[in-house]
Amino acid sequence: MRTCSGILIVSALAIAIQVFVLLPISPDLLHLPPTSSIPSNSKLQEVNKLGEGILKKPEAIAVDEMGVLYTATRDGWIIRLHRNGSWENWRHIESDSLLGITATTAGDLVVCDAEKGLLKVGEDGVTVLASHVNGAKISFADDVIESADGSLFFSIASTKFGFHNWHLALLEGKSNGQLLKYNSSSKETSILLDNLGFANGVALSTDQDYLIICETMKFRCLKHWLKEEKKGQTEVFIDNLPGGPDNINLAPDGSFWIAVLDIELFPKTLEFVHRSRAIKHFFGCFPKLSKWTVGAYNKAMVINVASDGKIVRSFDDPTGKVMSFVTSALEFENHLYLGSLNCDFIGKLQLTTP
Ligand SMILES: *[C@@H]1O[C@H](CO)[C@@H](O)[C@H](O)[C@H]1NC(C)=O
Ligand SMILES: *[C@@H]1O[C@H](CO)[C@@H](O)[C@H](O)[C@H]1NC(C)=O
Ligand SMILES: [Ca+2]
Repeated sequence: MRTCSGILIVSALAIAIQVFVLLPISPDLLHLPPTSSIPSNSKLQEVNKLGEGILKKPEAIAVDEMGVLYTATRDGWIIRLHRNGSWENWRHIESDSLLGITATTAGDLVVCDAEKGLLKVGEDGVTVLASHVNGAKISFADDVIESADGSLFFSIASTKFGFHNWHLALLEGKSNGQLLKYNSSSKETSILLDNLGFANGVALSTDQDYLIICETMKFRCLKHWLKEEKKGQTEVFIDNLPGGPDNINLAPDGSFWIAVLDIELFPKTLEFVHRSRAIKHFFGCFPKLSKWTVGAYNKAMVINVASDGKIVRSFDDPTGKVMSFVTSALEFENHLYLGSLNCDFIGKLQLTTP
């Protein structure tokens, strides 16, 4: 009996040490903002599946000036879709964490590698453009856009966690994301914004007078002015989104397409998890388990937001039957191309006027 309770005490102690001392996260109580709800239309269940089976979780999509479509997959391929409909495994990078990509005016592709930093991919191979900022290694580069002067604006989701522990960053609830700028003539990288709540998608406005940066954890997107009298100022572009915004892309009409993730723990129980430090510690110690602190795997939603910050239309898959964890929506030639971290294809949806 005595040995038995001894063992019990020792095991309880071991668990307590595991949970409270060796913890990978030091959680804040995350107060998720009030969310707006948008009626479901199941439109994302009507997509055509492009490249099914050959595209492993294509997170982001870009189209170059020739109309060639690019994506980066979990197995490290930059794969492109030619106008004649054929797919090409174009370049390979030793990485399973390729995220945002963009086509540059010089004809290269720039891709965010959540482990290596900002990479340029061209006919002559792969070069690292930025791996450090202010002496610190860049981890978790997430999305990138090029402006007309050759600058690359890119986001850092978290300065503490990497891509494979992205859910821990959300669980911890601390804002340590950044917006960085790479100057292509000086080749220097600087910090434009700090303390962002999981900085994610970045897009420039039509006139490039401002950029929009998504804060997944805050269910909102910020507008950061780049020109004229408001240069350097930041304001809220849209908040109280129905979930966490991921990638954002400018549409031809000057509006934006934003992919919105469902961030919920075991649906409905999220609230209690995020209100308790102890429970967060517990989940933080079991990364596999804490992956389910987000419901992104269960559904998909994209919204179209006008330049005045008003939602114009939205498409969703409320059950994840066809698409789930949709991370990006790119409009091109009257179609929407949808990337996802849970699908093995790109969804293609014909657009009609809203
Ligand atoms: C499609 O176009 C690409 C690029 O021009 C070319 O390399 C490829 O052979 C073409 N494929 C077919 C089936 O025509
Ligand atoms: C890039 O850096 C150079 C040298 O510091 C500076 O003169 C130039 O204005 C910068 N360009 C941009 C677009 O910020
Ligand atoms: Ca992203």
